[in-house]
Amino acid sequence: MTDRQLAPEVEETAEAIATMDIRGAATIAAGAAEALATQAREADANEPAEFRASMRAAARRLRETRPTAVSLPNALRYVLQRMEGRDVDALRRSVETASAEFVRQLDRAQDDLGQVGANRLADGDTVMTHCHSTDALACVEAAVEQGKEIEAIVKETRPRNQGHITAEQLRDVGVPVTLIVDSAARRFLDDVDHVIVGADSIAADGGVINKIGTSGLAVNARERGVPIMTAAQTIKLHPETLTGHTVEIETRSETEVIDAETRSSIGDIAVENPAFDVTPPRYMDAIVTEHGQFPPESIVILMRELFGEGAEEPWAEP
Ligand code: RUB
Repeated sequence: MTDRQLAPEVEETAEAIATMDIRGAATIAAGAAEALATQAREADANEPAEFRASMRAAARRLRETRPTAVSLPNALRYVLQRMEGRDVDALRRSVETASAEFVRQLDRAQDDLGQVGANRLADGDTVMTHCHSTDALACVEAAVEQGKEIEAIVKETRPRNQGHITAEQLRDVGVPVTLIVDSAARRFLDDVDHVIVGADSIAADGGVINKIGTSGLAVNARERGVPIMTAAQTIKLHPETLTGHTVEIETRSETEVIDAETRSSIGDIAVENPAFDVTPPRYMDAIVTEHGQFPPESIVILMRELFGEGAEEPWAEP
């Protein structure tokens, strides 16, 4: 199967994920599921085998865009495992149905976990955020809908400043926002009641993989006695970690950290830009999901229940 048989929209979505026009684990998952539905609609296949091969090729193209957010392979898995039918029309319908169902479930899961996270917040609380997480924001938004007054201290989150998006969305729901640079976080933790972060992946041992800087924030929060929660729907659970695999941490371009001119004016330096880090479970108080909240160390039980003993790769060539 060559790239020519991919619908142009699949290529566009893959490119948008790679360049971060589509970003954030839940948004990436929805984009990937919708791209598979588009591939199903546009696939120029006469035989079921040909149709299935084109779906697998589309999933592989989407899978290779970014390595860390497990919501992406989990979305592809959800849709491809539900692809069934004797002819191309039936196969096409099954993919479209599964994709729509997946996106609906994403929205519902986010609403449900938002309620759980909101119950942890009290009227008058101040929260600190890192990066931009729609799951974390759902908790604050639900608390506001419950009539609680919440304020936020928002870390800007270098190098891509996703904190600006968080600040804007919190202002949209009427939450007073103070924006700080990342290095000011410990100074402001004394003014904070809860830290709320999202997750790109959660490992079987309860380790939380999220935007770089999360682990330092968690260690500081623990030292200051501030509770820290991860808001993460269960598509963030990484089934491959059940069988001993580790989560790949994406490394991005050095130019996100420093422009070429400034760099050459400094002299001969190395620059590193890891996009994510791992927060060990002992620094996280709770993982808030659509199935309730869990101590990080017990998340493996939920993972086994939802994913069995491991993960298939239905996009691989048979
Ligand atoms: C985004 C990030 C977010 C998680 C969770 O990283 O780390 O905290 O993806 O987001 P990037 P959500 O900007 O590099 O994609 O809760 O929206 O799934």
